[in-house]
Amino acid sequence: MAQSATDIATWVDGAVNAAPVCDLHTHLYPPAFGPLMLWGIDELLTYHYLIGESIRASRIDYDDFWAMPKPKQAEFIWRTLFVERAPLSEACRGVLTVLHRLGLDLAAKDLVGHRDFFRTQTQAGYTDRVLKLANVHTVVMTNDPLDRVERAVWQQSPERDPRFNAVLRIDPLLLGWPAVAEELKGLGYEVAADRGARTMAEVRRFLADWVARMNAVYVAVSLPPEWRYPEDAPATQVIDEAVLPVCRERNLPLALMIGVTRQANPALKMAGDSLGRADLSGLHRLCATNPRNKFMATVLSRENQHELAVAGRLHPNLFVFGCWWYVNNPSLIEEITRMRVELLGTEFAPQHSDARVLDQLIYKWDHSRQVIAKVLKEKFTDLAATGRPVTREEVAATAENYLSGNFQRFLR
Ligand code: FIX
Ligand code: ZN
Repeated sequence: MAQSATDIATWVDGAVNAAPVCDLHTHLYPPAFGPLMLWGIDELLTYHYLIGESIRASRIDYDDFWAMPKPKQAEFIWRTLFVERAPLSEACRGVLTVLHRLGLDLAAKDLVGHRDFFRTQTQAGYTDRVLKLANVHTVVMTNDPLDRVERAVWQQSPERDPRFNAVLRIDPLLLGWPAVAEELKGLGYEVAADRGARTMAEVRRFLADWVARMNAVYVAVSLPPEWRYPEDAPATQVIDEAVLPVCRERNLPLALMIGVTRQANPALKMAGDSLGRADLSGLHRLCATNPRNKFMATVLSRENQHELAVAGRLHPNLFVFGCWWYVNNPSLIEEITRMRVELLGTEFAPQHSDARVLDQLIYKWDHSRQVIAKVLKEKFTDLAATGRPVTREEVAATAENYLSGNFQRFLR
């Protein structure tokens, strides 16, 4: 007899909430990384998504906003978006979900009281608490050795927290020629703007050194919509002659995050990036011509989501992941996840958090779990309606694979 929709709904909710997450792309750091670790109410409020929303809503002069110290910016954003207006956007709702899950009283709209709560927390204790509340067992960082502050931390060999995995992020190495040559030279690599054979060997040495130092689980880059592969450009050469050989030798995936247009409005600084529809034929070529390499991909524009799911069907060495940034909203997560289940079955990772502030793990995963469960209920109910029995164990295994197992198997 086919399972009832009610049984299935109960099983799915239970399984999706119980399955611990391996969060495969974040911008988080553990306490040992000192000032790089962001947490607490002022960081939550000054998330760049909310900076953009508050400047737009208030029409404050850009310079006036940036002249404020962070606590004042947080107060301004709280007043503008949470007191003077209904906090309806997903980024606003996220802050409120976090405060609610921490047990804080939201009725008073009292920033002072919220700050008092965070002052009583320690970095280490709060990290444990957030990971537990979010039910996240592993957080994958984004680690850029060409960032001066981050490099200095790594050079002091910080104590590693096994819950935080590293990823070698290489945007400037692909997109920043010829300036990046000078930077690498400054770090002791014999790299020249000519990109000759010696230079490429040194770029490989740079990659190998940092993969080893970080114990990176993959290598990642974000790319503009104009990215093509192959093309007569430094990015293609560096991918072919340096990145792919190093990744191949170490069995590391190369993750491509495609579709970001940086600094569409520079006055917004970090909040000023936009997106565009990309041509994914380059992704097909990359996967097809490098079958011994592993690739991961996510795309920023809604219009590219269907093509990406199809690419995932065609290339067994391509792992489709997450709803990135401007598509990390419930309505779009739902549509994208439903489409991926229909095209890719069980073989993808529906979500990553992209959290920059530790506390965001709570809301990003709460909200995504709700949507993933909604889609899974529908899909398992459709399956049961064919007459093919659905079991509680199978539902649990599917949720576990989506939230962590698929990615961890892909790494192996
Ligand atoms: O490039 C990236 O990894 C992006 O996710 C970030 O740069 C972006 O600012 C972000 O935080 C999106 O959620
Ligand atoms: Zn990111």
